[in-house]
Amino acid sequence: MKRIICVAASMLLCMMLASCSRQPETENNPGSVVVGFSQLGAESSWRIANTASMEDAAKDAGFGLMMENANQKQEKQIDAIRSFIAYQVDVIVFSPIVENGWDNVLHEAKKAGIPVILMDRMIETEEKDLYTAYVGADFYAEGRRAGEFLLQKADAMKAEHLNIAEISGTIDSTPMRERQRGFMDVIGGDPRFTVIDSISGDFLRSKGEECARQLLDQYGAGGIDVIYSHNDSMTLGVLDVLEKQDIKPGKDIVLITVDGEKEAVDALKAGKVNCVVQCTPNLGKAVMELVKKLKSGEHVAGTYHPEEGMFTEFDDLSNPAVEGF
Ligand code: GYE
Repeated sequence: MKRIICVAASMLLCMMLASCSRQPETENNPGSVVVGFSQLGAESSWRIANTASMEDAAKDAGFGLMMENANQKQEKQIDAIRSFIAYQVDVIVFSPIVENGWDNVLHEAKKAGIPVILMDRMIETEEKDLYTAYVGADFYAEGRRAGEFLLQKADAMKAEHLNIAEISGTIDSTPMRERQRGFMDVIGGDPRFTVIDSISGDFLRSKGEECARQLLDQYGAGGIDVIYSHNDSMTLGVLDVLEKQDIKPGKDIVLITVDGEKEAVDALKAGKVNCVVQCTPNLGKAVMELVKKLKSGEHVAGTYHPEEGMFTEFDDLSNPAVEGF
């Protein structure tokens, strides 16, 4: 009888332990690893594909994923990170909506001994040990590619002068800052180009539409030769507005966009967009590889940039490699 009670009691204890704490992780028990992931929102097809990439990669690795979507609010991301600290997740991954304002919460994570991986966007901080590694695109290189296409296009058009309107992403986010800086570094010194305006469309299709209307009201179709838009969602909004106003996108106004989602690549093939700079949302696998390394005690540091290129109207667009995500 005593033995039965003993076995029952230890079974109960096991069940309790399994429900409220996590087993020590082993090769055979990767499910005990929990990753807290703060996604910044669902503003674009890029973001939705990125979320799916994180979910799929966590599943493939056998990790538990606690995900919180912050709906474009930095405060919500900070709350999510705090809840991951309280839960004592193994690793925190987050995609910072803007670059500044993370030091306090990251100090809390550091104090709790939880490593942090930045995914997609960077932060600005004096203290480099507040995060372990960064997995995300080289946005500066993307901006440069956009600029290099414009040089090629201006040559092909034999243009003496072009007016450029920029529709930027979320102010103070890494892709916004760096796509602008890279672009300006390439075209800035060339007297053929004038950037007549730069307004933010927050990476949203609806705001891309608003920006296009505002620019057309202010400068007229004849006053804008090129629109450089920091993502495809906004570009697709611009396309809708131009077509409604009988302006031919890709012909009357040159369109340069970033991301490479299917709808934008199709628009390039249809001659409505002139250049698509690629930015891959598929970062999940690289992130989970780092989590694995961290959990096996390996030192993890530095920056991981995926390989990216661009598709332009000067390419052979019938090549099957020219496709969007
Ligand atoms: O280009 C845009 C998204 O941070 C790279 O955010 C990401 C950007 C991407 O909303 O579509």
